Amino acid sequence: MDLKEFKIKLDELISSSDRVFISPHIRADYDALAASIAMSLIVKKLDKEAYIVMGDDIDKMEQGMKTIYNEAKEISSFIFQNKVEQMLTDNSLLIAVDMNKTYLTVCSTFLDRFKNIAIIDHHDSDQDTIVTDYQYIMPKLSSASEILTEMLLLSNVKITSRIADYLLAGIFLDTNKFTKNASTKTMETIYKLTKKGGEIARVTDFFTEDYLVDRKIQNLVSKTRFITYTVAVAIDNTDTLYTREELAKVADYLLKYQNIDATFALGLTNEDIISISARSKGNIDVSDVMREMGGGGNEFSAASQIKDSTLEDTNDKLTRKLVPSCYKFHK
Ligand SMILES: [Mn+2]
Repeated sequence: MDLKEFKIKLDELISSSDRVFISPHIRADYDALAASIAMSLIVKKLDKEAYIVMGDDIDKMEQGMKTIYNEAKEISSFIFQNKVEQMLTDNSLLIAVDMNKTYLTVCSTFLDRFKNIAIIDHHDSDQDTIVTDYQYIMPKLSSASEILTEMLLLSNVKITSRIADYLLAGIFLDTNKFTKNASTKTMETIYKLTKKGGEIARVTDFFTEDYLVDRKIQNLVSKTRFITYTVAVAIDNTDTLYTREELAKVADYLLKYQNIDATFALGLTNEDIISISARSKGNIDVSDVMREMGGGGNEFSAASQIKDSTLEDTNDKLTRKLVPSCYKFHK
């Protein structure tokens, strides 16, 4: 079956279903994620809501994947696998993307509860392949992202530069940087995606984000001051923006030192918001300290966000709370 014919059948199936779920394979990679996001846009174009089903391993995803996931939450609906069963209707459709085996879907334990299942994939099929009449399995194609690019074009879905980046990342991964299984057709797809504003330089950034984030974290770690023998405060006085997660990683990292009881990482998370991430081994209740700074948490892990202040003032305030007597001495 050619893609156009498959697309017509799939469109009908989507339109006649009341809920559409999209399943990338377990431990989704760039190709599975990009193809799932693209598929959700096609479903949306048909005025149906699509839910991309994720496993519970988001935290373990590499940084570039997390970036795509976090950005895509603005345009696609993601749900976790444990929510699917309660959302299922008698007429639900599952679209399996970048895989075709029963055991590779996060929905494997309740596959029989979907009224229909469709498969879009580029891996070989075998005896474990999900049985369905609706399948587009093309082992000769480089990636699910290559297939989905063509489907987006057939559907007249607007491909933004960012969507093009995601799909290029999928192809980049599955072709080992465009060097393996990249046919003339693959190259044509890459060309079309770059015409839509996708940029290979940004794609390679996804794959090096882990390194870049590590470097940022180590840079903040290097700015640590020990305000007492047991309390470490890492603060970046520049206008570098951090995510709360990055600050948490710094606080976590510093806690590994034996003499340290509590750690605090301060930085801007927004132009006008200072965030503090605090960690403790239990001797110092960091939730107390963070509550006084307008935040909260528990004794081991707490945080706060401060508006209308400067990093310097926030640091002073924090230091005063942590060591009132020493502070007087230093002043
Ligand atoms: Mn793939």
